[in-house]
Amino acid sequence: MSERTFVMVKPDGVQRGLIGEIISRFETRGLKLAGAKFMQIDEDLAHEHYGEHEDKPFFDDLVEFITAGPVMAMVWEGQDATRQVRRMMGETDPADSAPGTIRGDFGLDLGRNVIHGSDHEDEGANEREIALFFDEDELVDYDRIDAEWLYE
Ligand code: D4T
Repeated sequence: MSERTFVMVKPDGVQRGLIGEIISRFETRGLKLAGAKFMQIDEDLAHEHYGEHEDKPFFDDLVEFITAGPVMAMVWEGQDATRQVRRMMGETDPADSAPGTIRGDFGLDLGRNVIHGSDHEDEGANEREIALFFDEDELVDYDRIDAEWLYE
């Protein structure tokens, strides 16, 4: 089933010049870009986005990191998009991520894991995160011309 998912190149990925490479991977996989916003996350948004981790020992470092520089926030659309993006990202810790995944190819450290994608095991996380970062009128509805060759 086609669905939308929230994806973000984190400040380390932006600073390391990985935006284009990461977008390219999702594009060539066949996912459709529905929205994109190059932006700086403020403290309030960081607290909302990472609210589930508020009590964790790494929370303050996480907020400091995610607000330390610009991010590339995006919405990608396609069949099973949330789960497929997570598979392409690899594990939370780049050290455990297989080569060929984004974190496995571009990261080494848990606190600098390059990319965020909505959790496919957390029902509704994708739409909740999209709503946190985008207004509905910032998302574009269109067809990709290759769709009929991508899906049976
Ligand atoms: P995000 O949410 O950033 O895409 O990562 P994941 O969904 O893969 O993993 P997560 O929510 O469990 O962790 C959020 C974020 O916190 C950092 N982190 C995590 C950390 O610095 N130390 C830790 O011990 C853990 C578990 C990495 C990702």
